[in-house]
Amino acid sequence: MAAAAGAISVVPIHFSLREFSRAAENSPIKRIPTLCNGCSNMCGMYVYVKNGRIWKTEGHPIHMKSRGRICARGHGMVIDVYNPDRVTQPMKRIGEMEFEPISWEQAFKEIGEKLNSVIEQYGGDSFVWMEHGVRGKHYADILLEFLGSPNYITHYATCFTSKTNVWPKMVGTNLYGDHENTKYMLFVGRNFAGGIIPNGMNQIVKAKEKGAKLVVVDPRHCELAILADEWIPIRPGTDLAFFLAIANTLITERLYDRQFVANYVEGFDEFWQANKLCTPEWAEEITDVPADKIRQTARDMAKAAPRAFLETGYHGLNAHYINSVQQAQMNVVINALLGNMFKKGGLLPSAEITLGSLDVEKPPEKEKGPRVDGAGEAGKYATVEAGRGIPQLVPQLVDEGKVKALFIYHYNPLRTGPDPEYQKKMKKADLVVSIPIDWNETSLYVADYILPESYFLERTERPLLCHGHITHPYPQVAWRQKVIEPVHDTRPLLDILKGIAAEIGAMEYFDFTVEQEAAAMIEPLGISLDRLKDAGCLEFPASVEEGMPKIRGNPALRTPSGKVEFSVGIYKVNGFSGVPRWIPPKVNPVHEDEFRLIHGKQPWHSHHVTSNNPYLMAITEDYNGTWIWMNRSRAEKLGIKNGDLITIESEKAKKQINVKVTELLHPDCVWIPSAYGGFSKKARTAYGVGLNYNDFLPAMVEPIAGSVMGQEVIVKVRKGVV
Ligand SMILES: Nc1nc2c(c(=O)[nH]1)N[C@H]1C(S)=C(S)[C@@H](COP(=O)(O)OP(=O)(O)OC[C@H]3O[C@@H](n4cnc5c(=O)[nH]c(N)nc54)[C@H](O)[C@@H]3O)O[C@H]1N2
Ligand SMILES: Nc1nc2c(c(=O)[nH]1)N[C@H]1C(S)=C(S)[C@@H](COP(=O)(O)OP(=O)(O)OC[C@H]3O[C@@H](n4cnc5c(=O)[nH]c(N)nc54)[C@H](O)[C@@H]3O)O[C@H]1N2
Ligand code: SF4
Ligand SMILES: [Mo]
Repeated sequence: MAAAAGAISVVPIHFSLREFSRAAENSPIKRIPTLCNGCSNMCGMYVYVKNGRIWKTEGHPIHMKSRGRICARGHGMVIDVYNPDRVTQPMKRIGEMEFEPISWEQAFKEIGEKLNSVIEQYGGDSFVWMEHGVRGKHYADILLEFLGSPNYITHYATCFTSKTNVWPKMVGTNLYGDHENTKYMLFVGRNFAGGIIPNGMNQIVKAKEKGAKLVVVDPRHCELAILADEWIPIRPGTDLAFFLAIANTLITERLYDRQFVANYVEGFDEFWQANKLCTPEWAEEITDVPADKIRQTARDMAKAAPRAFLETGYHGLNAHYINSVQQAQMNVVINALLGNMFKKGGLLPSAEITLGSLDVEKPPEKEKGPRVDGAGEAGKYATVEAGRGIPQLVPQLVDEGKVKALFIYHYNPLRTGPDPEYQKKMKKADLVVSIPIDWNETSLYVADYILPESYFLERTERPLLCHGHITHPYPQVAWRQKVIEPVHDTRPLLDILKGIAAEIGAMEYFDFTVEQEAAAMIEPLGISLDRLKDAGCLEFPASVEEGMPKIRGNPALRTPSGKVEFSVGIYKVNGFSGVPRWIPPKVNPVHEDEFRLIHGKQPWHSHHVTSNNPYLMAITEDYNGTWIWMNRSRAEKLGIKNGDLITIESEKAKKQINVKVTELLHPDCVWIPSAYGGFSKKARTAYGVGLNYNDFLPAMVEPIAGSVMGQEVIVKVRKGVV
């Protein structure tokens, strides 16, 4: 439907439909390699173009994340370039929900003037750049430096900040499961088949075909559990106790790799002294997992070690609880006890390669004040990574008058951050600029100006080094290239920033093109830009080997002791210990009608951004995809049947949704898919469909890594509309 409507604009109006279809049939097809933007995997893809329009897409055969396959979202999302709900040109707010289209020139001029006046009046520190992360940072850094602001903030507090805080401190690097060569995989709160990595699933299937065992620990029978040898439905929020008891078994039964611990672990005794009493029987009470099952799991893993690992995790546990940092620490401890680090079939680092960079004029360094969110600042949130920041504090900081100008790029905190009503406080800033692709909630409710970026198929970006989340010994470089000309009056980020820079006197620092950057980046690799352009993704000789890395010839890690550190000194603040110790969840269900609200990805949706895609939402309709899951025994007690409408309520919201009654969920919780609850009237397909867990969640800050603690919320459930 959308395809036909768009097609008419590229052929003369007097064409009949039959003439058009004949012309389309005869026109040549071009195949262009690029990168999907459906989620942070940024899989390599080929896009086919016919008559100047997107024809179809498929996975890039080389790219390590896709290896020939892309997921439903990748297929569905290419068509959003023709979605009628895109922002088609710059917009200026003229009323509560009203905008008027303006020219780019007018937008740049007015934004430049306001920005200048805010900086003059309140200083550089009052400016904040918020974004999803990675793609805009390089350019945002130039603007921040020019304005004298330290305030670069990402979405990561809602995703994985516990893991990324812990691993560099304890291991000096990130490591990833070598799925293909392993004998035993323990997945806890990580669902490769729902929070998808296409090639990750290939690797798991290959491992299983070779006889590897897969155990999934998840309160819900997630999609990955379908492939698992065992599903362990743990009580949500108690994984830390499960991990402590696994470690306890490995140590008391002398099953751990004593040589690895003696050579490469620091702080073992401190850990053991603190956790001696965390037996499987102790953990059974807390986790609802039988002590024998915990013992057996530890023994099976030890037997397969070092070709065994605890998957290093992602969103599922790392942003959800008051004890998320300690559970991330335990992930390191268990893998170290298995002695699997830097070993085949265990954990390996990602392949690396050194890219060049374009030599451009940099703004003179300005003295900057402390970060407005306190991340990385002594006394406030000293242990939070400053490079990630604490986005959920921004609305409060605006309210307090500490943030006056705010740029929000590729980010929709009103939908993906806690408590949308609280997020709306951002509107009070003197200048709010949103740079999205569509009419997302943040743009509609809080932006003064909306500057639409071209869709990912309409722009060329800096090349990327591919790595992370799955091991692949060969480093790769991949390039997002423009596939079609922009359908609307939109621009890529670099051009948007050039327009603003020209108004504030910073043009000389943006005086380059993406192609110049690309050429400089690949220069050390000895390949031409044309070769990368043709291939889209290139692979280089292997850079990952087994064995501990070496520093000055000796095996050592990039940590203070050169070893895996079981105790993190800088965590010893505010009553925390350096080694992980049991901390119960912040809130717990008590009464018969109370449940922990938990959530997760659905395979055919990305966060929320795909919920305005008619094709992907058709899948939702076919499968009752918006329904909340509830355990059958609890439902029966409340008189609730499959398909009933129920009311769920927290201190923040009270809303209704239909229920899926199932045995495949732990009784303590209800599980809600995370893609729904759109409230932007201008995103018409998503509007009003399903519920968003963030509506029920108060804004909180986990004190060590700064996460939002996305599942520290209890809801009351009642049958019907109450
Ligand atoms: N389809 C799809 N794929 C995606 C994305 C997407 O939006 N959609 N986003 C990408 C991104 S940014 C991310 S971060 C990853 C996320 O990938 P994952 O972290 O795998 O995804 P989640 O669904 O958030 O969480 C995984 C599982 O944790 C379970 N879980 C919830 N609470 C608990 C608990 O207390 N204990 C245990 N053991 N398990 C629990 C959930 O039931 C869920 O099945 O996916 C990436 N891929
Ligand atoms: N309700 C809900 N909240 C969540 C999650 C969830 O699944 N559901 N997941 C959590 C996780 S794991 C993560 S990683 C975060 C993600 O949080 P976000 O980064 O906010 O989510 P996204 O859906 O990736 O994209 C946000 C916005 O970016 C814009 N956008 C998309 N593509 C482009 C582009 O190419 N250019 C520009 N300029 N803008 C673009 C869209 O307008 C979209 O509204 O959310 C977290 N919070
Ligand atoms: S996993 Fe799917 S949505 Fe994410 S980048 Fe790959 S193809 Fe796109
Ligand atoms: Mo994420």
